[in-house]
Amino acid sequence: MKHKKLLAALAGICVLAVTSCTEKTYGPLPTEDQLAWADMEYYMFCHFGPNTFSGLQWGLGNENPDIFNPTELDCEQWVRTAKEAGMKGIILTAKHHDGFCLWPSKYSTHTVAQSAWRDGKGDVVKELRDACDKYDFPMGVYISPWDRNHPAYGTEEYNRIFAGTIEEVHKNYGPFFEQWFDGANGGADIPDYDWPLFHKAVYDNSPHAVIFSDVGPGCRWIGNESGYAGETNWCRLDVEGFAPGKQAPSQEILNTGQSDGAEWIPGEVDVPIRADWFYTTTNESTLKSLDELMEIWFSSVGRGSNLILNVTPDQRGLIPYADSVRLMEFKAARDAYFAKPLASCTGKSRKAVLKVKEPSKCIVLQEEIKYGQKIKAFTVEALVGDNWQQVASGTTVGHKRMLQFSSPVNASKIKVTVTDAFAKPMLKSVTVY
Ligand code: FUL
Repeated sequence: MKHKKLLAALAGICVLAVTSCTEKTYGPLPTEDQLAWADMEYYMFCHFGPNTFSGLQWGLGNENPDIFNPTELDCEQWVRTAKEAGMKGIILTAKHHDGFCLWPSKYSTHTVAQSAWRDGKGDVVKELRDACDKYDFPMGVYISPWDRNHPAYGTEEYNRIFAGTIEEVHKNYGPFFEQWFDGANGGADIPDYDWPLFHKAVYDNSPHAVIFSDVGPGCRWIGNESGYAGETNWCRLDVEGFAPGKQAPSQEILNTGQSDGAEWIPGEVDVPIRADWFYTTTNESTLKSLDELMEIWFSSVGRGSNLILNVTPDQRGLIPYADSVRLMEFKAARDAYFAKPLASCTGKSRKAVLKVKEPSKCIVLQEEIKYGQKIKAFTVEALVGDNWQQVASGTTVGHKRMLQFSSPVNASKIKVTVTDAFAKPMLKSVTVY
């Protein structure tokens, strides 16, 4: 035992020594949890609740709980669909703005327990937890602070009720990889939310959760719901004096982050696969096309953000056939596009030169973000015959930067040069397709 402890201590010292003599860090750094979260890249959002049955997108909170009545709920189908779509997790709207809780909460009288669905014994959050456990799939949760049903909403007491609600969900169904806090409140004055109390309720029960909101602290809203991060996208943001909702930084700032921001708060792109967040009987025609989804892929994950793509379980409680077909088409298209790396290298600083033998269409860069985000500008050149020609250029890299060439590049070599950086840059990988 002693021996083991000594070895562990020595290993710790070695790690420290290695860290101190590798790349100099710059600015705020991601936590281990934020690094693991960045690697997830793509996960499912599920908006499900009374709105699924009423056709509303923002339920008023006075809906009869009996309206919630999925006839064939199967959370395993959601999880299998997400997995087969190449997603790395799933986040459920456990409580949306209408206040209806998809689990039998003791903090509310507007829950599945008050509905006739399964005689008040149903619990969607538990079913999804069980399905995620069965398929070993990370689960996250959306719990809306804005509550159009709760009688205490807007009072000081609501802060404690809401913290209790968060605790209840995380304790009984967690731990979760992400907690989603929506900034929306329908334009009304936002009460004085006790964010530190809410965060504590999350971390006490899901210590590795990344908390999403307009201002983090784990990850930030990207400033639009159309599927794109800024071409320049910093993982840094100043949040001092800001809060989710009306007091958030401008949407432009959220879209690009801030080069000199004080905190590490990377962007997350949230976008619905249909025009709406919740299923309606008529919104199937708004299902995004494969081309639109591919474009979203390049402008979200391809710009250093994570992508949370919303699907809408229907009134049966199943992901509709058309949506799941589209998700599979999207997966197949990405697999085909990235099937054949033509050349790649790892661990370069300012320059990487790769030999290629076939025409290329795209380059994917990754920065070693555990030391901070440093790259400010880079160029991509191609050796065509005896001439180097610039075929692409960009600003930030971050977790991942994908650049598609305007036409196939027939070159013998591709060169990436970091032309401007905070401190010594580190390209984790460069891959040409
Ligand atoms: C918005 C909400 O108001 C929408 O209903 C949806 O939940 C979306 C993800 O966030 O702010």
